[in-house]
Amino acid sequence: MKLVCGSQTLDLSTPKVMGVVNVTPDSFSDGGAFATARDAIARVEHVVAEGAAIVDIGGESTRPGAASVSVSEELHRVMPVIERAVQLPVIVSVDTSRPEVIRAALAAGVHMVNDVRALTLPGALEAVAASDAAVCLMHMQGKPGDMQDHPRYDDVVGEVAAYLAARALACAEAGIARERIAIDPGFGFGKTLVHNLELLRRLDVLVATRLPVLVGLSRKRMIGAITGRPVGERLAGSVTFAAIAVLRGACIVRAHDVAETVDALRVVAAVHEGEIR
Ligand code: 9MG
Repeated sequence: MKLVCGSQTLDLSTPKVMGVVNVTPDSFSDGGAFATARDAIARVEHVVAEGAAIVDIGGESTRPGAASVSVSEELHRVMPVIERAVQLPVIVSVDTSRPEVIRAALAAGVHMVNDVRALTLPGALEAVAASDAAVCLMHMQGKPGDMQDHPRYDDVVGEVAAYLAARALACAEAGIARERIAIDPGFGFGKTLVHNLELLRRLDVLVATRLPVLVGLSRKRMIGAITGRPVGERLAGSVTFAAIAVLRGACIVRAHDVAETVDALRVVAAVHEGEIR
């Protein structure tokens, strides 16, 4: 399997790591440590050296309850980091939902758009369609501000799969080739622990679409709910979840702890060497 990302093609015959670069003061876990462009650029260089195949650069936190930022603030945060990242030998992804940010990032040369809102904001779909970049379509129930209040599903796996299939179809109808599309169940985005675990157990339903499946489990609350550990102590839980996801068919793992995740996925890939994905 492969993912066409503009001028680059990502070979997914072995699982790949997408390194998280949050240029936000209130991110999932960085707590402001990378809130300046200089620190974020250093973080990009670090995750590339650690073996990330993709760097995912975001300027607006989607953590439950996080404050939203203006478009100009988001651009101010991410653009200097993107401009440096595109000079490096790595696939550069912008983590955004806003068409203005998508357009600016694509003009600067990013290879991929990672959208937790699956290109549903007006103009976002058209912005990606006008490029040759890849897109990751993620499922979310509700909005970051309220998504964890009362997540409800009759059939979480079926509903997430149907939503992602509909968004992939909308992309295809807009002219985005299937080989440019990845899908993501959106662990923690409007889901209880029970929902998250069910989605991971039944990841085969998403894998059956033959679109690359990307997962983000790194340091998430679900690990805290299982282990009782605070965000800074979730490395073992994150790496274990990454390995389980890949064993169930995920191709790309979004991770904060890149070196450890790369090692874990190399071990999984070594065991499964020769298996066709
Ligand atoms: C930005 N972001 C935070 N968590 C994420 C996840 O699980 N998947 C994707 N695609 N993006 C995420």
